[in-house]
Amino acid sequence: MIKEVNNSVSVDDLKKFKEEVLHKYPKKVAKKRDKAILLNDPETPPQIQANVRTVPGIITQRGCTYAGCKGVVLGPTRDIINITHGPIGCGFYSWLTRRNQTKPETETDENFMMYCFSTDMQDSNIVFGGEEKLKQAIREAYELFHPKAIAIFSTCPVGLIGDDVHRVARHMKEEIGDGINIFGFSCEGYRGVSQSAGHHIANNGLFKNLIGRDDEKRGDLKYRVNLLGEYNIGGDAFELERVFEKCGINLIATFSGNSTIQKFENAHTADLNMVMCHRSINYVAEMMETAFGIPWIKVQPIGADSTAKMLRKIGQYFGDQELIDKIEEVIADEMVAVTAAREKALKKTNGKKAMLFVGGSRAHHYQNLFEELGMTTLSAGYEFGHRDDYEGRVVIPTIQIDADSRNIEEITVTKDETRYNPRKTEEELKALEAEGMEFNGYEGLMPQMAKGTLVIDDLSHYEMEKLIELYKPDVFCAGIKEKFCVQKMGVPLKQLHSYDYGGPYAGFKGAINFYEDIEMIACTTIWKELKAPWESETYVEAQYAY
Ligand code: CFM
Repeated sequence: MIKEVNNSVSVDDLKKFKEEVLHKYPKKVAKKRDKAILLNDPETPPQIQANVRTVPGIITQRGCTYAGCKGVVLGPTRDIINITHGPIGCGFYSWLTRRNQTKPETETDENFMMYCFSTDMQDSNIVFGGEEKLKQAIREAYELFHPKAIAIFSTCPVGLIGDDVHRVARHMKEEIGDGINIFGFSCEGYRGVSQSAGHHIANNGLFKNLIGRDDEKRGDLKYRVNLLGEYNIGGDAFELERVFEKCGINLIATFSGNSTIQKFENAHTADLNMVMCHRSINYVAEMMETAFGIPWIKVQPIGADSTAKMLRKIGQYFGDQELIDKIEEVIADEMVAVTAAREKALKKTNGKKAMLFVGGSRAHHYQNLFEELGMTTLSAGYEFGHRDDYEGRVVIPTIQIDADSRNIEEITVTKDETRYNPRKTEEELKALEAEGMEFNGYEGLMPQMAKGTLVIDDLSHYEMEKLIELYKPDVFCAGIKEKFCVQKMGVPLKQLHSYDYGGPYAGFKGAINFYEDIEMIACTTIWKELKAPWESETYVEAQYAY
């Protein structure tokens, strides 16, 4: 069934928005932005321009390659010492600003997440090279903490002056010995058009340096799965771990929320990979399928209904009646509280309008929760998604490789000679597909959104203000960079990167939290009362307070 935009905004209005905004830009810029602002058609998603360089001067919300590698993918693992090789500022901005949480099993277990390790490069290191300083930093970190692994992350100057972090890693691994694992990432901030390049570089590094080093079958439950692309923001992983455990499913590794080195090393012993944020980690799923024969499916445990769907997919995959029954029992049990909370919130949220502009997958996934609240998503887009995140994985072969994507190392993965073990035969996979199970694929955001809604890639600040001015959504979802500008316009902003100190929002309990939070912020009249001083007074006077 095709959804229609069911409230005051007509398709013509949205068209008008595009004309008005583009009209303000210089010709060349307008031509470029034109390809990134589209009226949606869920049946035949139009081709969007994505993952290309931002026009200089447009205020973008994107981050850098280093942020994607160090901050996003490796950041949530608690027992690796992550050293930023670069000036101190880069280290600071990747230091726990993302709210990824972790819970060591005992009080004495290693947890380095609250530390910020940096080589603090100075002028002299930029001129004469920083490799010696990096070696010294590794020695110091080892003497202080004796970690099992140290990772080195390159910032922009490292690439410019040519420090070889991989050579230093090899050298220090030998010097320290003691079974330590040391590896580097060439994830200089400028290497790609956004943090998305950093995800890819991190995935390659995980595969080369960690996955598959520990063959022991851990855990005593027979249904063994990994969850890829879950980063434990606001405790999401804790809620999902609770749900899996309740169903009797053994979560071998999460990449990388609440994770440890051992979980990565052991991940290849699982029998199913589930990909949550495909943007940041679909590469690992593919590599593990090629090397070890583990099939992967896309899941979206954001929203209670889609969490139930994920669990049913696991049941279907393993095909064991005992597991299927247990899963149904858990869903029935969890849905009691979910339905009560939803019904309560729905009375107020039904018919309200949302806009979502977040990262590379949440602008899509969180639409589930808004649907559960009876709300329409009028406009949405990613900061750094690729075309497949919008149009679906089927378009990948048609995406043109440009100079920016060539800048990222492609690693060749082949079948692991001794450990390749297809978890399902060709026939079994075909039978599951015939039952409606999809392997190696995902739909993009466009097929889920209503016809005529606006899809915008790498939304600029100017476009954001225009959207709000014209359509006054009841809630705008984005991050800290947008938050206060939007709220000053009288519209509440829900941060979907950090959850505004709230969460979890994943799984069943997460859905309940989300319903409550959205009901609270989107259904109050306080925002409409807000006036900036210059809106009510002709002359504003103020005094400095010392
Ligand atoms: Fe994946 Fe993420 Fe996202 Fe992302 Fe991110 Fe994030 Fe995000 Mo902020 S990995 S693409 S680089 S779901 S940090 S946990 S919230 S932009 S939508």
